[in-house]
Amino acid sequence: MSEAGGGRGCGSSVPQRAPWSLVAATAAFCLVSATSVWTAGAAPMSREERQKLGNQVLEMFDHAYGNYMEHAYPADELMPLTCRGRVRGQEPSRGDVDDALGKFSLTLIDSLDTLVVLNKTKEFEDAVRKVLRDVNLDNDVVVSVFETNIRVLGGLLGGHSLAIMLKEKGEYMQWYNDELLQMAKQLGYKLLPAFNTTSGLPYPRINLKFGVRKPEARTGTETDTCTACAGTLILEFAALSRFTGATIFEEYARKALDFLWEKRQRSSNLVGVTINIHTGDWVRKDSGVGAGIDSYYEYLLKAYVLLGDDSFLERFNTHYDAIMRYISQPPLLLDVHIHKPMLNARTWMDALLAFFPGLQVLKGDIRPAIETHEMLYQVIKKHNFLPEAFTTDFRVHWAQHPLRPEFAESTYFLYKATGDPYYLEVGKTLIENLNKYARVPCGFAAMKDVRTGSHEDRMDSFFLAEMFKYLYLLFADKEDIIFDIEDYIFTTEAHLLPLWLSTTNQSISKKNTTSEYTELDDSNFDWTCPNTQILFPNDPLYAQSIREPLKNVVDKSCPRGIIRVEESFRSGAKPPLRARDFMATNPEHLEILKKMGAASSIDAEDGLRFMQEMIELSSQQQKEQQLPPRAVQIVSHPFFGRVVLTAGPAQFGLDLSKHKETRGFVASSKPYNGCSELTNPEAVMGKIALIQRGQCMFAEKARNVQNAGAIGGIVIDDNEGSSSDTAPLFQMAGDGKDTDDIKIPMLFLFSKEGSIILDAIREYEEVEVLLSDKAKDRAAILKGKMIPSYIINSNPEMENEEQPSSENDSQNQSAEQITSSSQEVDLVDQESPEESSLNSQPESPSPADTDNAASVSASEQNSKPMENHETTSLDGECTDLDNQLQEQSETEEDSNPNVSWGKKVQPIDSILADWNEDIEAFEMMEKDEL
Ligand code: DMJ
Repeated sequence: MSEAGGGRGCGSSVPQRAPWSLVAATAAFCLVSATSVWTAGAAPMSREERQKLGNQVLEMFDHAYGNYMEHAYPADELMPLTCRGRVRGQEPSRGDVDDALGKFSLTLIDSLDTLVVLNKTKEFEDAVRKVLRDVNLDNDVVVSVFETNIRVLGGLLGGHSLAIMLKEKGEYMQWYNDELLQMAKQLGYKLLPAFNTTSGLPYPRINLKFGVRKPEARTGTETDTCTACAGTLILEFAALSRFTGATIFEEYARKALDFLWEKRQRSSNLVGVTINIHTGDWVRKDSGVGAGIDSYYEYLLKAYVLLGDDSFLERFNTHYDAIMRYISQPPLLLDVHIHKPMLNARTWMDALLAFFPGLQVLKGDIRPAIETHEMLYQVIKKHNFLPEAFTTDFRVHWAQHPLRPEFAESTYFLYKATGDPYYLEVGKTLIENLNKYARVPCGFAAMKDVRTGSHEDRMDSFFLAEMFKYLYLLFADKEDIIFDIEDYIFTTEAHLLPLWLSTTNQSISKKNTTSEYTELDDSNFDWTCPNTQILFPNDPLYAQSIREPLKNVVDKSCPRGIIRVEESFRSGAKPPLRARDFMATNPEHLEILKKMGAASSIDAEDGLRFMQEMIELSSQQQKEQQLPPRAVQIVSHPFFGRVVLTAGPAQFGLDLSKHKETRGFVASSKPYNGCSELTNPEAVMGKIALIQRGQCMFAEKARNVQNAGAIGGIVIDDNEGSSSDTAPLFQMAGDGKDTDDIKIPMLFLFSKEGSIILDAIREYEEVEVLLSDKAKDRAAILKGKMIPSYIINSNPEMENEEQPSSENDSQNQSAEQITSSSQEVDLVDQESPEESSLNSQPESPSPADTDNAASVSASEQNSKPMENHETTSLDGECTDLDNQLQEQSETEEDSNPNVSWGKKVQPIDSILADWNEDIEAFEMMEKDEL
């Protein structure tokens, strides 16, 4: 395990069995700045610069919150591309993700305590009044119990916690009389029917008005829930109990946690991703620290900190030990099977695990926290944001990024623990990337695809609840915050609960709990909340020395070069056959294949892995037949390149990944379906033609607009309401004939994205767009144009200046003249040189098809992970990571009591049954969304 600080956790300065009061106080260590004693390494950041960055965060918050309040409130969320509220039922369903929306002004409630942290007390007072006046918690809408708990109950409790703090200070909130707490209590009672199961695990969804069981509820038939969904209630529920004296909430949350603990896989001490709420059987037996499990672990440790109950620490430490034994392969964290923890369950990691380094800081295990954080930062540097999933060789697996805060959270905690200004620079990069790539005129838009830079019409409430808090606190000094942040603990949604709750109503804490706890020995308290002096004895360069060897881990990684731990156990043995090397014509390979599953469980494991790899490989190959998405970037006023639409590619015409982007004004073709010779060639000549989908083949449309002189074409879906938010990427097939005559680029937009362009034409008449494989840098796009300088510089302070109403008007404004403009200017690309070969795979053969026919291929972009087509160069240095892993696995071999596990002989039937089970689990896992 970690050697951070070279000693044991709380060491001599903190009693190893800390009573709750000390726990609370020492827990505050985790939030205490390591001060500014920095002497070398990353250059220290001046107070002035930190203040500047803090102000930038404030301005960004105003932009996000202001646009939500102006254009979306009282809706749950802002849709920043169409600049309106997202009202459930009025937009096409996005599936589970919509279960966070309960028509209760989610973003406002989730933002409450952020307003106080950011010193916007007046706005807070106003926001609380709005919540009390406008929010209805009794809507006939089915919501996620988990999301409602962490965002709404947590938001109300965080708001209440800071409201009473302000009231006590005597200036603000003098009128406040626990109204938010009353709402929280009302909501708590609304959630309780979800716990009406024999196990005590809550149903995943509840109808706010009708509960779970009533026929009108439209829910209550679910059998499974995720571990995090059932195990992330204790902080909010216990706080609610302790604030109000109503013990029932804490009791229910404890019971659910007790049940999960009982159900842990006893030999590995791991939990699966989903569990049957009636039988307690694990439904998905894969186990990691990211999606589906993450905050279960977080809440065990934080429940100990907040409630001072040793049993939570015992559980956390037991799980943590298992995580470090099986899942942690620094810098990676890889899912394994709970019953075969030496076997990886996947070859990719999800973005939610980025919270884990922060939790490790709270635990006091700094070394692996620094390592994983550094690895994640390198992935971010490559793609500007952390893709929802990425492979062990750091290729994009799922390209979305909904502006998740986990990485900022870990950055904040690491800075607090190390005082290393490197983490301030990391925070600065996050701010720059948000402003440069996610900021749109009406808020911040999630990334639809980090590779193309295209946006999604989505700004989740957690962006305001968490991201701005952690970024602001990162740069803030104590005096920049109007209360002492060390007196509070962050929930998983970054809501603040006061640590004094641990002394309030604590008599209820153990009532009605089912578990018996053994007397704890000192080892249960190892590595818990040490202080920074112990962690970094006289060594301000500690964090840097850990990061150094990992500096190029992403760039130098060998694609698929990860050595599994169990492989190193077979010293001298022939390496197992990997799916990527398999050749059906090779007799040796066939022989190995026959042996798999027949002799020992080592062979069985090889066989299982081989089959998993085969499934992955074939799904990857399928994906590789598909072209990657493209981008339509609106470059004219008032968009200035800030709105990037996800576009489907065509299997014919100019390949935008091999050629320069095409730039031009748009014009609608006549006839609009483009199925015959155009009657308005003068209108489309030299422009990008807009054509409606339908009536004839895509290739025919392309030829017609090309003959009329168009330089490109955008086909807009005729299915009203279709959107890249909900539909998989659409790829336009050719007509089965030779399409070499089509020279212009053709892209496809779903109806919603198409409407953004059509609306822009209605409003601004002249709309100029850029068709490309990846969004282009704004400075290059705007070459030769008179534009406000804030657009170039992403200087938020200037954003509030009046924007020019047209390009001509703008000449009198603050503007920046950049020389030269042509239709195909040599633009600066956002992508790095080594990425320029991406997306350049040959086009797949196109089946004959009409454009409305179902056989047009679609990628799994929305509903399933996507594979990047990038290649990482094998530059001879890729053994670094392998060696590290090899070394690590050798260390594990020494200490791992399960090493002999793989050597037992298993009967063939059980091996085959295991195979099937694992393959089913694997397939299910692949289908699941994060
Ligand atoms: C937040 O809602 C919470 O942090 C939750 O625990 C999981 N992640 C989202 C944001 O990514």
